[in-house]
Amino acid sequence: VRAMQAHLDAYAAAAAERALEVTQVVGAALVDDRRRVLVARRGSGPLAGLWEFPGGKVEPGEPDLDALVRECREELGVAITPHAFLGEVPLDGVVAGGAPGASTLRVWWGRVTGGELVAHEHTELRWVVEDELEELDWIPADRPLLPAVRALLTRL
Ligand code: DCM
Repeated sequence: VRAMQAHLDAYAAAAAERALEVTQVVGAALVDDRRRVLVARRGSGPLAGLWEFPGGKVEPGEPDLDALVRECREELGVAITPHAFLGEVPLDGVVAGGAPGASTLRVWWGRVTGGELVAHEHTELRWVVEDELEELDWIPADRPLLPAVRALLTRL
C-alpha cells in the first residue's frame, strides 16, 4: 500500500506541475512572392495527418521569435525572417500539455530567407494559395488563424 501511495503521490505531483506549466507555442505563416503560404502536414502523434503552420514549443526563457526561427531551422532546414505578428489562439490543454487555456499558439508571418526547404519532421510541405487554405484538414488550433492569413495573402 505504501508503494502504491508513493506512486500516486508522484503522479499527483507531476500532474500538478503540468497544470501550472504554461507551454507557449509559436507558428510561422511563411509566404512567397507568388502569394502562397507554406503549410506542413504532421507525421506523428495524435494530430498526425493534419496540416499546420510550422512551429513548436517555446523553451523556458526563450523569446518567442527566437523559438520561431529555431523551430523553422529544425523542422524545415531554412532561415526565416519574421515580419509581423498575425494572431493568437488559445490552445486546449491536451494539445500543449498544460492546463486548458494556459497556453496559446502565437503566429507571425514571415519569409524564407535562406536554405532549401526539407521536411525534417513533417510528412509533406506544400505552398498553397488563398483559395486552397480552408479545404485543408487543419489541426484545430490553427484554423482560427486562416482569415488573418487569407487577408495577408491578398494584400501582399
Ligand atoms: N501546435 C499547434 N499549431 C502549430 C504547431 C504546433 O497547435 N502550428 C501544437 C501541437 C503540439 C504542440 O503545439 O501539441 C507542440 O508542437 P510540436 O509537437 O510541433 O513541438
